[in-house]
Amino acid sequence: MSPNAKKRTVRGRSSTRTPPAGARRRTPGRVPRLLLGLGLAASVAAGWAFLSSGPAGTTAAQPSAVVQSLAVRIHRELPHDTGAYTQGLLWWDGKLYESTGQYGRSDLRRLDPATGAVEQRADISPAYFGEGLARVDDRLIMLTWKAQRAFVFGLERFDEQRTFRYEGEGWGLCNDGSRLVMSNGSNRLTFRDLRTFEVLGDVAVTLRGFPLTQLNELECVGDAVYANVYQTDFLVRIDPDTGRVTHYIDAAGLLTREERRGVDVLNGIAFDPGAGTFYITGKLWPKMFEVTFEE
Ligand SMILES: [Ca+2]
Repeated sequence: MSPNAKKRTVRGRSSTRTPPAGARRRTPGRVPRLLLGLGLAASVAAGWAFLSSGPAGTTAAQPSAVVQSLAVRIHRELPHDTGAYTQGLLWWDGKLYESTGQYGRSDLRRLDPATGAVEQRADISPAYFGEGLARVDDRLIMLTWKAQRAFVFGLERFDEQRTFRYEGEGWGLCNDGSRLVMSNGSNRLTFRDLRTFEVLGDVAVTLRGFPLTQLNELECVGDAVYANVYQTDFLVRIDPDTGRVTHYIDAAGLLTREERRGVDVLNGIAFDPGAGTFYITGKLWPKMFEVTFEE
């Protein structure tokens, strides 16, 4: 079965551009929430080791286990559709592409990064819960959560072209230039063939030696893979060769208390290689942020 994708162009939301927020810089921190959010509460020592950028205190962290913290520097805010349950986000050729989830509300979108306006949209059949998104040449591959199907759409017209089958759940997806990288909610990343979607291998992701589960939306940048960690405000940077988390990014506090009403979790990360900036947002969030991650 394939999704009944209907192409339709929608007029974007307000084209008024949110004034640049300036380069607000946020500093990572807040130990208890971090420990809770990343499921490391079982080991205070491990949590402390995670927070340390070096072998500090009483921890016996090895140099290879050092995890560096990066701060979020906000360069710009733009509107984001509060109806978009963001599951996948990528940048390509001056546009953002977003996949959204929930049964009956999943779709594929092209956005104008200048305004956040939705320029084109294709609805997914109500039978499917949309998940991560990756581009391969002139096609977009969109995962589904539990249906074990990935739908392939033409990049330009969002025309449905084919369906891949896979085992297990689909969460995040990115293209590192030679293969696809896919998450499924566990600590495992699966590598897949760009053309056939066949499994090429996998890697277990660890944070200071502990499995880091709930890896969600992904972004391939150079030799690294960035991942949202589901149910947290944290992103991690992973070395896909070893599975080791090399950096963590605390993205909490992007939205004001008022803006957080009714929204779901942080999810969605895209990289614009021309500008060297990332776009991050969340499920049903009213805003998207163009940011850099800095030491
Ligand atoms: Ca992405």
